[in-house]
Amino acid sequence: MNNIFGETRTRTANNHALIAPDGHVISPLVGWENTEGVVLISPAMNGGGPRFVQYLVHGTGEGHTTGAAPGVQRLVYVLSGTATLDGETLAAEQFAWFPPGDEYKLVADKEASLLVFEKRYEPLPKCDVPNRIVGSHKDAPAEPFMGDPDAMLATLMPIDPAFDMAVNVFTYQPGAALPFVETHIMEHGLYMSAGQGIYRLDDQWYPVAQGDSIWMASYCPQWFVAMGKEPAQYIYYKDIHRDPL
Ligand code: UGY
Ligand code: MN
Repeated sequence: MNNIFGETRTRTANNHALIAPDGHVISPLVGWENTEGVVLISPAMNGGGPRFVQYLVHGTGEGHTTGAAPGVQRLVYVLSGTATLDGETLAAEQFAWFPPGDEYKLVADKEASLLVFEKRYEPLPKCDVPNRIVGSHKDAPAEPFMGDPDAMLATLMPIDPAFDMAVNVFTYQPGAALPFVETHIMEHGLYMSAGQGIYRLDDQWYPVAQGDSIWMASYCPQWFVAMGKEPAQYIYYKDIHRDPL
């Protein structure tokens, strides 16, 4: 569709960004063979703000990867379609977390949409690097967030200091909200996987919907309320368990 007035909801600010799907530009993906996708968040943004990468992989059945760059951990979440990991199928809502240095063949099957988070792993003295994890959103432990059963938080990764990143799935019933405006050291990368709502980022309020991505820098004030008639859901990354110094 021709956008004759040059409008978009996309915004990039010093401590946050909203990337709406209307602005996606597909490019080849580094670290993948014959694969295209969209790098949604990276250190190339806002003068090196983000300390991680978030991207989408568009599956063709040909495209695959054999591992991330040296020292980099990777989480791949199947948004739709399937992926094939060393011959085993990963269906929608399944994920795999790969420690740095892990080697495998992961194919983005035809018409699949994969969400990927990558971060340089920061080892801890006297702590082994964890092994690969394959899991599913459906099997992940989920709890009402701060007691609200209309805001369910599922944690995909074990809560353990050996892991320096977390990836969670938040599902809100219409009208449910974060109970307060959070301001914290952890950085977030977020992908709206369903529904719609309003995200407060710093001192701006943005309408958001399925397909949007958000970067929240450390200490970016943040709040969300779900709107519409369907539940809203987002998958998000955060850095954890490391000394801020
Ligand atoms: O884990 C979190 O900090 C989460 N409550 N933040 C968010 O949803 N923006
Ligand atoms: Mn938060």
